[in-house]
Amino acid sequence: MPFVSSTELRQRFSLAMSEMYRKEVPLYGDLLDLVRDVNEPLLDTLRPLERSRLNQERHGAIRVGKEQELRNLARLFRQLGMHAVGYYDLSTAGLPVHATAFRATDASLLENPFRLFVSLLREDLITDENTRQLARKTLSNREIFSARALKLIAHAEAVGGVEEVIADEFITAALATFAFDRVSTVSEDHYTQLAKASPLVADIASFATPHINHLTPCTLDIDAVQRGMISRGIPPKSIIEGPPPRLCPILLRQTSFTALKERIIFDNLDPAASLNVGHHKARFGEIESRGAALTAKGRALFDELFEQARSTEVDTSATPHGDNAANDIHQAHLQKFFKGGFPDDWETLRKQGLIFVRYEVAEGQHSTEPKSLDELIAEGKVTFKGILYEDFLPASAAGIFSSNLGENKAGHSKGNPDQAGFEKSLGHAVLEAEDIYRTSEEQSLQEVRKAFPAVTL
Ligand code: OOG
Ligand code: NI
Repeated sequence: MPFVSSTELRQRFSLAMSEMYRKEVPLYGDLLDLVRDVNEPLLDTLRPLERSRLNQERHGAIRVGKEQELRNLARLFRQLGMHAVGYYDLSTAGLPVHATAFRATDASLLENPFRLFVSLLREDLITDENTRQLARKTLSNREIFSARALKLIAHAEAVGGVEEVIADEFITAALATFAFDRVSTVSEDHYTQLAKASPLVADIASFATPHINHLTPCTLDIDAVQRGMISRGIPPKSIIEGPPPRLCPILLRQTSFTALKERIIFDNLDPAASLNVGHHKARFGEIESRGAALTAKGRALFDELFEQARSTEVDTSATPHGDNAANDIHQAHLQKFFKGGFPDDWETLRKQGLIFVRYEVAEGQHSTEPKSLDELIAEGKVTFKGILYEDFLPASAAGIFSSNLGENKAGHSKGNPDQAGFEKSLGHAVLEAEDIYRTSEEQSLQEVRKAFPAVTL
């Protein structure tokens, strides 16, 4: 029986998720319209495959409570060709979670780059013993996948893929785990207690499933989207996270509209009592724009400049940002460090080894003459492009979390990274993003060597 390829399945899954979220959070639909309008006039700058990728590009995020949930998610994502890449320690930002990104790692990224940022609760960072017990107890009873979804995943593992005849059912069954159920599994008192430790703990432990908390389309001009949100009445967070605007974009820039305050219904242990209605803030919409992946050297330079900027920044949180003033001040401040500090032309970025690069042999070119790679590039025989960054930034993620949760940092300790603990929960090691980019650069160099066997690097 024919299988659906993992890429095709990922494509269908991410589209179904986007449709579901658009229904659940209509403001996300408005955001998609805005992003489409901003991208439209810029599309001719892209190659056809890049254009179709851009239209499908989005990431999402969920937060889970226990090991078995993370493992079953990993099993589902494997069927979609997505693997855990990288370790993100959010404890440095006072958040009681650590995370990974599930994403494709091969050439299928060009067809569909859908990724999910998945955070796992760290009970050890909930300082109050009673609250920790409460979180553990509410989580211990839940199973985030339906019996049918688990059966379909196990079946796919047994036969080596998802057959076309069951693909639709597979997607529908899996998607249910990511839907938002307005009926909380805890009482109002317990919700309040969990939220006191951290709104993030309440979000994780008060519901039956780990609802998708945002989806993020990709734009070619995030500064225009930030301004556009204001003019279309979509309330933006105060600043764009990540590097400042540049001629040669690097890493990832992100902004979002702040989380909606949504009505929920609390569980009531006493069946005779009337249900109480409350509010929960978790779901939002985000926008990203991506640039080149940085080598370890490039990343060290980025982190150094970013830290210099951060440590000298004046607090603009009181600046009204309806007119984007806080963001303008923040971007101008970053520019002071990055202009001159971080080269902004592709050739210098490449020559200094700051970015990962994919080389391409120009149409019909080959020769056995001994030439250096730089010469071949100067003669136009080989071209290159920065490899797109496919991952996340811990500082930006922390900023996104905090602006949406109104995180209070009182109820849990700062903690340390615990990658080994995370990998134990996941059941295996996470992949290193840098290795994936390096392999991709090396593969492109193999093609250069085939056409120019005497090339020196
Ligand atoms: C995840 C926040 C991280 C990003 O884009 O950096 C993230 C969350 O709020 O659960 O999605
Ligand atoms: Ni995000």
